[in-house]
Amino acid sequence: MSRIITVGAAQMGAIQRADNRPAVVKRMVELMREAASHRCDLIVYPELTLTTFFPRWWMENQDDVDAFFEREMPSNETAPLFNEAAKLGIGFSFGYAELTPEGRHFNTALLVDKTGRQVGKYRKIHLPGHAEHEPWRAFQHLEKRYFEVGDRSWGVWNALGGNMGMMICNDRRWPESYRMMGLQSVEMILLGYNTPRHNPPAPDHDRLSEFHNQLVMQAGAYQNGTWVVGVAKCGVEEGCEMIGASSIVAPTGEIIGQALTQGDELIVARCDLDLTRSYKASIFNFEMHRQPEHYGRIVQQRGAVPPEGRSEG
Ligand code: CDV
Repeated sequence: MSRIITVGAAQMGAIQRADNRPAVVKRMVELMREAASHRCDLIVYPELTLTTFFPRWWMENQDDVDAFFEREMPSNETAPLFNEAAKLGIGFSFGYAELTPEGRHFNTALLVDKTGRQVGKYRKIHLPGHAEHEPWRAFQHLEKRYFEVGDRSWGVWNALGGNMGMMICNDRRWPESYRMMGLQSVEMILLGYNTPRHNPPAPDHDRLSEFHNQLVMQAGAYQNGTWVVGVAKCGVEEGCEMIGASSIVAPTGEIIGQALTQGDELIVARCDLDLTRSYKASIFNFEMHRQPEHYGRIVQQRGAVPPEGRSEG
């Protein structure tokens, strides 16, 4: 048996502060048309696709912050994306900064099916960085200041012929993100990221940026028997270099497609959702082999010494 979803990972190159939303949406539509020409069922865009990665700046005026947020979806500016998708009959997922009618701020990802129905929404839970101005850094990472922690855990939606889930950027480094969806039989995880190569609190990690990116996505895919579609916003954005290496990872843990550039680039793969079955039914048959009742409570300080160090970003 096979259940094929043809997926396009739409890596996006740098988006500068001066690039307005219509210009970004135009780039997204171009990638969408290319995906449709490859008969993609689904196209996946990065985290915070519509603007530059604004948490790199300390902003005191809330109006300046809110200018990066979307109050409605679709809006006049994003409608061309939704219209084109409906015309082409393609599903899509992308990240954006969400400002709710109640005034709450989230780092959000949306899943829209081929009929244009908004089937799923996820709000980022693992917000990296810091909440106060830290001038010693080459650039800020103020996600903890500008966003609230997501309030609705990780959902899995039956859409596009399979069980689809979403996570956002830093979530991919945490096994819990994958496992929460693995426990809901996820078959494909859609994941956008903005990852600066330089990690100010731990510059010794910089040379390993791509390796760590691949390591976590490959492990998460394998350990949960799921496809992972990881999509970067990359290139040099406002002087900050961000990694690319957008990847489509099979439930085997293997990368079957990877971007080669640091710019707008579509990678396409025919993903058989039934490839998840042998992993979910054998080595990672959770029902049969997981032993949560034996994992025990976490006992603080069973003699272990906590690591020292300042906050990570
Ligand atoms: N946007 C992110 O969540 N970026 C983080 C960086 C700051 C470490 C990441 O995990 O890629």
